[in-house]
Amino acid sequence: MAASTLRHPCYSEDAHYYFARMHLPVAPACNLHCKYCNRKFDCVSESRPGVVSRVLSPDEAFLQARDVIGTLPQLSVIGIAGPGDPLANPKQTFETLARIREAWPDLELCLSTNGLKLADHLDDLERLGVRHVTVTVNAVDPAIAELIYDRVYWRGRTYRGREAARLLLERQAAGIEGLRERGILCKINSVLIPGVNDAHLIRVAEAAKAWGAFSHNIMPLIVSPGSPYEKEGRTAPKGAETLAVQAACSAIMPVMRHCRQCRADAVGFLGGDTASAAELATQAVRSTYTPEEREAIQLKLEAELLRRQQRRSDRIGACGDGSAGRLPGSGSGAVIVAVATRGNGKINLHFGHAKEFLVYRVGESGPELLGVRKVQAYCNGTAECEEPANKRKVLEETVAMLSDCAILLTSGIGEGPARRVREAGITPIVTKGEIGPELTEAAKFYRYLGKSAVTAKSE
Ligand code: CLF
Ligand code: SF4
Repeated sequence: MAASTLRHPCYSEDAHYYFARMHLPVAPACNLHCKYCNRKFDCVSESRPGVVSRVLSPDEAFLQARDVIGTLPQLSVIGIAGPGDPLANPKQTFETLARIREAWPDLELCLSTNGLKLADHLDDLERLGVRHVTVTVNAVDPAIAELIYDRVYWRGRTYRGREAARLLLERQAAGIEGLRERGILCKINSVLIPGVNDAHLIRVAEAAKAWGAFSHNIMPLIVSPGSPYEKEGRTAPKGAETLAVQAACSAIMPVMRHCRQCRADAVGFLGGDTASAAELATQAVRSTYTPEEREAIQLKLEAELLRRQQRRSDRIGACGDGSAGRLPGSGSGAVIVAVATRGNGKINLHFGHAKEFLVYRVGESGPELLGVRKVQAYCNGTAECEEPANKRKVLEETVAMLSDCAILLTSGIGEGPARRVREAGITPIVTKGEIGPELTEAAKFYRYLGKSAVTAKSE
């Protein structure tokens, strides 16, 4: 793996266990209108809906970055991902990136864009040493793209329909080609929209491969409240639908499985955004890490990450089934397992508090992350949460999200939810161990019980 991906939590699944990222929300404007988006919310092409706490000026962003960098020695990447499109706000974006680059030359810079203005800013990105750019490409055929984009604003004019779609796709292709010419790694994000581009994303994967993109991140649609798609009644795909499209596309090129669809002001580990930037900034009075200490810590983390990769390749070599490259679902005797975790590689989250579950396929060669399923927490301690009808609804939605799983690993689960989960054919196991070994044990246990003992969901 090239050095520039080893510490990038989005470009390397392993890295996301060790390294953190920080988004600086300096880019409020956008030059598109995606039909799943409501501009009061974060850019849904990269982030989940949720108003950013506050859009920052480049000065404020710099100060916030300084505080977080001093407090969080695992921070390796600073990215700009909205809340609009970074390149629709070039002044703020490039001023911020330039200041960060000057003050912390060792940090990776990252950017996520809809691609409309990418080709205009390739030189700026190269000059600032931005080595990772994500482009959201939801379609490569204008006939599909026009179902996704309502309007495109380009050089003082508003484009609509097929004309807008053609313009956007041409500009995206030119920008992505330009990244390749400059050796800047490009990740393609695609929003999976049932009934619109689900069957088409395989064409996007082929285009991404032809462009030489690093990976393809297929994210389930999140419909923003008040967006055109909400009015059309469109809904998010089910977990199994997302998995099927990801599996089909992974035959073409590597598919990212650990995306958290994070906010434009997210700070910390993917899936472990427990501290907002503002909270971290208030801890900065206790900041103790010098640049040298930070580098020493990151070198140790890198060494641990490489050992983890070595252990995995030894395991695959030893069992020789080569299943790491196979499509999920194609193995024999593999079991799909959902895990409730708040990070640190441990099963350390109660079922009722989980806002997401990691879903693994556990086959002969060990666990393989298939994806992240976002849910509403069954119990969040609020008055609505105590409302029985509301709790039932949330529980049913969660069970539906995990319906393809055979086992649920959690640090705790109430009697009622455990019964409902079992009725759905999912065996809940309460444990507080490390995810890797517990997954392997759980899969062994499941196979030992045999498919007749629990509802059979292994492949
Ligand atoms: Fe941020 Fe995006 Fe860079 Fe990562 S996020 S700009 S590439 S540093 Fe990562 Fe978040 Fe998924 Fe994006 S988990 S939404 S892929
Ligand atoms: Fe919204 Fe992002 Fe689309 Fe812009 S690119 S309209 S911010 S989802």
